[in-house]
Amino acid sequence: MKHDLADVVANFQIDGTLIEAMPYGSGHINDTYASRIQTSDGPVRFIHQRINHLIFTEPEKLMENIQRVTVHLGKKITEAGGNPDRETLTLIDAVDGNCFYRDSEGNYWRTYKFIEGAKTYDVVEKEEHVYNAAFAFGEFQKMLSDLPAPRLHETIPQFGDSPWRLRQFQDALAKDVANRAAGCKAEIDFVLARQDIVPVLMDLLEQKKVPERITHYDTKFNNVMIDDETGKGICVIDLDTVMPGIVNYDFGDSCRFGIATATEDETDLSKVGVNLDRFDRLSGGYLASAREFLTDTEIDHLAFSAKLITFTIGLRFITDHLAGDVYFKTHRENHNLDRCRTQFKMVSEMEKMAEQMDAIIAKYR
Ligand code: ADP
Ligand code: GN1
Ligand code: MG
Repeated sequence: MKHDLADVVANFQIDGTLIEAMPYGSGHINDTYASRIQTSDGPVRFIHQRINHLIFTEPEKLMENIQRVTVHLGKKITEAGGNPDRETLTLIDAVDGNCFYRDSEGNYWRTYKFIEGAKTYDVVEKEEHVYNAAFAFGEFQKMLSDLPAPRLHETIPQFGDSPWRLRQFQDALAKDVANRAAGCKAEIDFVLARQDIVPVLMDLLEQKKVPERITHYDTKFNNVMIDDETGKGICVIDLDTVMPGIVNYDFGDSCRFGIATATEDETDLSKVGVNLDRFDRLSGGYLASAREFLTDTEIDHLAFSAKLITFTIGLRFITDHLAGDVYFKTHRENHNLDRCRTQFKMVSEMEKMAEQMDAIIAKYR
């Protein structure tokens, strides 16, 4: 284990002794650990996360967002008769009263109550989970629609700005610091041939044709806890990127992951594609919840956003490959290039299925 979890645990308001702590989850950015603490009521688990402050350069603002969002969700869930300990993340305060702890190396840590009796899945195991997770993302957006002012902080500026992502790509390509451009010509050409789709969502926002709304910005299937008993999506997690944005991004990103026929880094591209039945379930689940607050223009662009966001994440992977793997954690050579290839393969499939995808959205609007 890279970090001193005993020190972390000791600096949060946790009454008990550490039994064990272990790395947890499969994220690309932060470090997550689960601990088991002996308390007077028996063993209790917690989640501890080190915030990657090279990427989230203002961790205190980020934590302010998470605190405001989780407190607001907690209130709404309680009012509706739900259980806030399971249906939203709950921060544990640090010993000094802050909602984070800064260790002697300058790392920022936060601690959450562990949500028991539920799991996240890196691959879809049961088809009904796709509907349930999408429904949960819709509810999440809905519950946050009346978060009192001020506007949330942008934890990573221009995060969902596809044109900016394209400029980052062009810059990395021009510099080619790792001498990799020659090895990914097909992917570069793929990007250059699709530049026209890149500004569509940002233009809608800038021209005020769609509203700015609180956006999760990381709606992977494994960011919803699925209840072990009911199979429902009980809690949306991974809140670092919750900020003002375009909610179409969230629908698109959940499709990118949820309707894929293979994992994000599958190297056998013949396995990679789009599962339309899952797109149907995902759209049904999302719209069952979000239909009541989305505008016609937002709904008109849902199927398109699945393609654009998958393209944008592919663009981010190839940009990081060209830049020498400086952003996403990689575990093997060409890992980011492999990830980019799966995304672009999915984009190609979605291009062929555009009409069918629009027809599915039309069924649920
Ligand atoms: P990352 O950004 O690394 O994906 P997450 O916040 O999604 O980090 O956490 C990683 C994993 O840890 C999740 O997929 C989930 O399985 C688990 N996890 C996170 N928070 C909790 C929690 N409060 N209770 C139980 N498990 C959690
Ligand atoms: C990162 O941390 P993780 O794995 O949940 C990334 C997302 C990407 C995703 C691709 C802060 O999310 O934007 O969509 O990888 N998070 C950040 O799998 O950049
Ligand atoms: Mg996650």
